Amino acid sequence: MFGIEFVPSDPVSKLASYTKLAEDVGFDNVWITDHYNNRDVYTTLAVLAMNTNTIKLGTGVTNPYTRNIAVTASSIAAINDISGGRAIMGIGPGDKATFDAMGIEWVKPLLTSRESVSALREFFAGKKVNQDGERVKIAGAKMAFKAGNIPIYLGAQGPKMLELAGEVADGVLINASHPKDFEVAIKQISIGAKKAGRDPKEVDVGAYACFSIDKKEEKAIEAAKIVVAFIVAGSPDMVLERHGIPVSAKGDIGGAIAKGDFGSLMGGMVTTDMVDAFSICGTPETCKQKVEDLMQIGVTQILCGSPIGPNKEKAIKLIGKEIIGGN
Ligand code: F42
Repeated sequence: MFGIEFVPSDPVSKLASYTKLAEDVGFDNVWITDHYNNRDVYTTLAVLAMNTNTIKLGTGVTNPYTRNIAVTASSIAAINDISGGRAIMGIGPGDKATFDAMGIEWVKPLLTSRESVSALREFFAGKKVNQDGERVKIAGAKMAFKAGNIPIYLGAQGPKMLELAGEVADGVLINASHPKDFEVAIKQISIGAKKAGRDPKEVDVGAYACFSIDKKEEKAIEAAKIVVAFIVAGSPDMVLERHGIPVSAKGDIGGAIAKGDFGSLMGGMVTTDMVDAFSICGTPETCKQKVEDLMQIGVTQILCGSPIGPNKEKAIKLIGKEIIGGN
């Protein structure tokens, strides 16, 4: 399965045309990110729903902190209604930096995610929900319209979040691009699945990858570098060590980002090793090989995330022709 990510920092009309193109070249899912400072995710998904016919439409990912979970259930159910049953719910603990700016406390993200998924399941089943959780308390709320059976994907990186996904989710969206990270992640998902008496294969494993494709390798790499810089700066030490990247690079790159020193980042600070560890990047042949390597070890959805390529339209067409079409 193939998914594509768009960030609504771009005008919704532009995303609508990219999404239609993605649908036409064979993508199964489109995922729209959710941060308060970009255009609203549900408004964006509603427009995309009206402009497409088959592609599934997901929040990629929303969180349980900025909206009450009953409102989230109603919003995604409305997308499901508008799109004729094409909605998918991606939800994760959220982005601490944006919560700090909004004055929202990031309390118990793991527990909050678990209790939110259980409430969502009840809402989607059309039940009157009574949940006396520690973090999510619902006292008799019920949707007044049919939500339908909306699949729930968890955005997860940490071992416990991955385990939770294995226990309770239909799929998992993992911000990573390299087989080494998925070997570790898939083990955690399996632990959770087994705990819940499920077959781990029931869980769609999504590689939410930094993706950059172009016929010219250097152009693809250049386009990926800034995204890779942000990934390195935000990676746990353990992940950097797993890829043989010096932990000190995190501070150096973080410092350059803070200063807006993009010249240094592009001029050598972001190394080939980093690009290789944290992106699917290069010519169609290289990208195809990397996609196949991931699928080989159990990734079931390749999600092409930012930047997609130096030219998004050309990149979407290339992925359709050379990778989706070639499989
Ligand atoms: N976040 C957004 O806000 N918007 C997006 O559009 C977005 C997209 C996205 C796409 C893919 C993806 O994988 C993540 C994405 N995210 C997005 C980020 C996402 O919302 C989460 O922040 C991210 O996936 C969470 O990372 P994580 O799995 O590392 O989880 C954190 C919370 C963590 O620390 N997990 C630990 C772990 O091992 O998994 C668990 C920590 C723990 O046990 N906490 C306890 C608890 O109950 O929360 C509390 C312990 C205590 O002592 O209180």
